[in-house]
Amino acid sequence: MKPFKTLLNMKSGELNPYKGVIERRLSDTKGMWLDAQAYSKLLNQEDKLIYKVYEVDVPQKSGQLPHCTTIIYPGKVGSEYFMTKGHFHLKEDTAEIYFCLQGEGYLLMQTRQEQVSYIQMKSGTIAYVPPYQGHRTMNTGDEEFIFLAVYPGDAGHDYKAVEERGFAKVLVEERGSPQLMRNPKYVSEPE
Ligand code: PAN
Ligand code: ZN
Repeated sequence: MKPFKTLLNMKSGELNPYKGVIERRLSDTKGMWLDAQAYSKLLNQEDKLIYKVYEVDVPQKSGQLPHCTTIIYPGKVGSEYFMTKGHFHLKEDTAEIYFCLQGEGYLLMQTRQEQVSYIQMKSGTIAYVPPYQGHRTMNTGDEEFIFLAVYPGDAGHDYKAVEERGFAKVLVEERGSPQLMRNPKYVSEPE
């Protein structure tokens, strides 16, 4: 393998070159939101783009460092901010670095034992996601929230637990600012 570079457009989050781009629309996020009625209403209006991920062409193998940018668009479903699906790494003892380029957001993390923590992110914030922590990001601002992520090549992605249960906390807007509250729909993971 040869050394290589990628150009990052700091304003749009676009990478050049990139291997692939993943687009997650509202219709890809069914069941993810607290307010099912608000979700259906919004979906009837438009199948909005919630977020996009540009991936650099790096092998998903031990020793490698795949990296990608995520662009989360501003918006809410009911009072809940637009967010990523969220996942644990399949190889759970792998960490990750998030570097915020633009906008404002939250990085929500949770262990399998339901210890929740969060980091507020703005341009210049470098966040460290320790091993064993599920992670999801939300856009709490009015513009695009853009960050670069770097993770171990053998990390893998496990979406199942979050798809089934969500996170123990949700981030909602209350009187104009983000509030973390208990997720009333959350069911604990079986022992
Ligand atoms: C990130 C995420 C990215 C999209 O690159 O994959 O922000 O979020 P979801 O994968 O949860 O849809 C990362 O954490 N990679 O490991
Ligand atoms: Zn990850």
